[in-house]
Amino acid sequence: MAIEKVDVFVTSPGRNFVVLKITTTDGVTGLGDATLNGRELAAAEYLKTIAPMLIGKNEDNIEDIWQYLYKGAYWKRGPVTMAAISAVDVALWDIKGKKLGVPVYDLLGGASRTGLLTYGHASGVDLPSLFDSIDSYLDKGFKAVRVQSALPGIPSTYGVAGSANAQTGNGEKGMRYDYEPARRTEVPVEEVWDARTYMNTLPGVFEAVRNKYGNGIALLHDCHHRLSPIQAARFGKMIEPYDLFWMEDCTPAEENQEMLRVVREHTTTPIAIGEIINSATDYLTLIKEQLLDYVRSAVTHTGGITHMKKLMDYASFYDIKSGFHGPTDVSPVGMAANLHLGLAIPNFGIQEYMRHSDETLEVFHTSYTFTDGMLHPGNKPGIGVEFDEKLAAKFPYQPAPLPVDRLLDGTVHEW
Ligand code: EZ4
Ligand code: CO
Repeated sequence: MAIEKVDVFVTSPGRNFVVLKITTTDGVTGLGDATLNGRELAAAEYLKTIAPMLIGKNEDNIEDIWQYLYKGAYWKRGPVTMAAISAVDVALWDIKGKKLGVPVYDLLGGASRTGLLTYGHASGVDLPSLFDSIDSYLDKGFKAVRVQSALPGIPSTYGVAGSANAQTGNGEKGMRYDYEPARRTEVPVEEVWDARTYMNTLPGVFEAVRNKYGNGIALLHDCHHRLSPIQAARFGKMIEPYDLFWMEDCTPAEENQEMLRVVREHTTTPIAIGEIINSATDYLTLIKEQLLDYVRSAVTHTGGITHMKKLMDYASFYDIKSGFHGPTDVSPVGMAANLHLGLAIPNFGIQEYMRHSDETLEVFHTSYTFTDGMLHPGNKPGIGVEFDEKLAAKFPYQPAPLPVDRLLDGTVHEW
């Protein structure tokens, strides 16, 4: 009844992933995900540093091990630390579920719903290609779609398939936006950002989408940290008539959270933020002052199931809901962890879902399901994901940093 072995894998089946495997003296194994997009090796090294500290510990004591790694590090928080702690935490929940023969959501209080409303990523370089993209998601059963659009005169824009450097295909019909493996270089690709062009373009795009599809589908949008607070306030106001489910990361308020007060004062467009926030403590002010509506953290980046459950319980008292991060850089292991927590908490909002590539899914065998626009984690004991180590070894790590943004005059800007 102790942790006997800790293995760390870095594999790149379609894109890079950091996988943790914990094995107990009884031979039970658990998986965790420490993938930190563009900085994967740093998270893997952190795991290798803490691995010897885990050996001999009782795998049942998840909370104690969490506190040991968090408080014991002395250097609290930060994306690398928290990705590593998350991986250990999820692996221990996986083990506990397997030992007891129940899915992890059962250990978290059981299912609070039959499935998780899910959104997909639609995008277009123009309205016809955007409509094709939305159609392809609606055809698959999605009831909610994220809408991203290219900008006139700007060669490539975040979130838009078919603009320069984005990739196509990936086992799905139509264009697909995903930065890997299109960007496998040691030095980041650079992109251009212009807020004026964006603010002049996007409201018309949402209007066209609402005119074509009506009010029955949920529309989401990711501003990706690119507007100033007053621009975000104005943008939120401009798009109010199109009833967005949320605007995400409208201003880079992860650091200076007071920036969101300006936005809140001016608009009722719901605010989602947090995919790069890595600790529940960084949400305390945001929640208490009700400066957000949806928590965007992924279980893999914000301390695992143990920490995120506390965060979401606190958020529940303010009717703030989940919108956990679910891009392909959250591995299938991390995605399953998101789904188990999402199914259990009372304040689930929506789940982001980008299907992983076929290559990725050959290495990770998942048991979560997608039906009629809803995801479900499945009922296998633990988190329900298996990892093919032998196949993973055939896909060595490849550097793939995220892009860097510059304004038209060359100034570096948030990507
Ligand atoms: O840029 O996952 O909402 N989704 C996103 C993602 C992030 C990447 C960064 O690793 O913003 O596309
Ligand atoms: Co985002």
